Amino acid sequence: MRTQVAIIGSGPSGLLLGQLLTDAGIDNVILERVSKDYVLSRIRAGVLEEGTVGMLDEAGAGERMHQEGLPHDGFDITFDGRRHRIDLHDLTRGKRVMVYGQTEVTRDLMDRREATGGVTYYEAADVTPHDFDGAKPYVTWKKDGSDYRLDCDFIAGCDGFHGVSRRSVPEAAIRIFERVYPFGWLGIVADVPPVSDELIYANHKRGFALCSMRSHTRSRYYVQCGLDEKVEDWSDDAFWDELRRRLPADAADNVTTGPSIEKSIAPLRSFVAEPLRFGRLFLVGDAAHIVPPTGAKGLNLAASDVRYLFDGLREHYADRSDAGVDAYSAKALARVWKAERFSWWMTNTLHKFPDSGAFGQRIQEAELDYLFHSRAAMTSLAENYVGLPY
Ligand code: RFL
Ligand code: PHB
Repeated sequence: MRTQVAIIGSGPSGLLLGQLLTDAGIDNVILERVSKDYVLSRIRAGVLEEGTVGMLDEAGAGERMHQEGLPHDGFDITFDGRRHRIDLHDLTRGKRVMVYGQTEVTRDLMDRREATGGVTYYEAADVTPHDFDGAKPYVTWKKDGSDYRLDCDFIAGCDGFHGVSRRSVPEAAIRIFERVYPFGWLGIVADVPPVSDELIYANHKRGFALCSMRSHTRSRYYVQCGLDEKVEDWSDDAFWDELRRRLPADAADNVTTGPSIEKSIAPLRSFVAEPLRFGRLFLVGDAAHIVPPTGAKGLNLAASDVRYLFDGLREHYADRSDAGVDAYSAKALARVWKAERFSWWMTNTLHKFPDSGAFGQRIQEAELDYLFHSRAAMTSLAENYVGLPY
C-alpha cells in the first residue's frame, strides 16, 4: 500500500489532520490500535477554544457542535467561601469558549471521514514507523494474523502519550521536560443538570474541585484526590459529599446528585518532548506534550499542532516548499510552552499541595487575592483560557 501521509492514531489530532489533508486532496491513511467503539468510549476534554472550533468548521465537522455545544462567556473561581466570576467575554473583547465533549468531537470527525471516503484501519497491532530518517519512510502493522506495510512521504505520530511514535525516536535525539504532580483528579459523569450555567473551579482547603458539564442534562465533576486512592473506594455518595464540601454553600445546595455513568482517576502531569520533528516523522498532540487538565488546554494544543503541520504539508504538496514543515517544530513548541506555563500556573493556584507548607499556602492566597482585585491579572488569565493566537 502507498499513501502520502501515514497517520498513527485516531484521536482528535489524527482525525483532524486527516480530514484537513483529505479536503486538500492529500492522500492519507489512519492506523489505530484499538476499535472505533473503544476510542468513542473515552471521556476526556470538554472546553474548546475558538481556534479549535474554527478548525472543526474548516474540516466540515462543526455542524452538530454549533447546534448542541454550549458557548460560555465566563467561569467562576471559588475560594474561602466566596465566588469570583472571570468574565472571559469582557476581558478578551468578545471571545468565548465552547463547551462540547471530546467524545462528540471525535464522533463528528469520524462521521465526516467516513462520508468523505477516508481510510482508517482500526485494531491495528504492533504499528511501527520505519526509516523516517531517510526519503522513503514506511509503517508496518499486524491485523487478524496478517502483516501489512504502508509506504508514504511523511508519518504523523498522533498516537497520544503512550503511543509508539515518540518511543521510536532514538533517546539521544529527543529531550524530555517533565513534572509529575503529587495528586490526581477523580472524575465522574452523571445525567443530572449542572450545578451552575458556567464552570466552577474551586480552591478549597480539602482540595480542588471542578464543576463542568456536557449539556444541560449531563454534568462532569472532578475532585482532587491522592495518587494512592482507588476508584473502587469512592462510592457515588462519597463523591457527592466530598464535592459539596469543597463548594461555597450556595453552590453546594444546588448540586443535583444521581448515579454516575463514568468514574475514573487521572494523574496530573506536565510533559514536553523536543523537538517535534525527526526527519519525516512528526509528533502531534499528546504524543509530544501533556498538560494537567486544569487549564483545559490538551485538546486545544493538539488542534494548534495540527494547524501548523497541516499548513506545512499543504505548502509541501501545493507549492513545493518545505518552509512550513521545516518550521513546524519551532512554531508549535512556542505555543505549547505558553500553554504549559498557563496550565502549571492554574494547577499551582487552585490545588492543595501536600508539601508546600505554610509559606506556600500564604503565597497561593496572595496570588488569588491579587487575581480577584487586578483587572490586568484577570485579563492575563482570560486571554490564556480562551486561547492564545496561532
Ligand atoms: P489521544 O486522544 O490520546 O489519541 C491518540 C490515539 O492514538 C491511539 N494509539 C495508537 N494507535 C496505533 N498504534 C499505537 N501504538 C497507538 N498508541 C496509541 C490511541 O488509541 C488513541 O486513539 O491524543 P490526541 O489525538 O493527541 O488528543 C489529545 C487529547 O485527547 C488530550 O489532550 C485531551 O483529552 C486533554 N484534556 C483536555 N483537553 C482540553 O483541551 N480541554 C479539556 O477540557 C480537557 N480535559 C483532558 C481533560 C484529559 C483528561 N484525561 C483523562 C487525560 C480532562 C481529562 C480528565
Ligand atoms: C471537562 O469538562 O472535562 C473539563 C473542563 C475544564 C477543565 C478540564 C476538564 O479545565
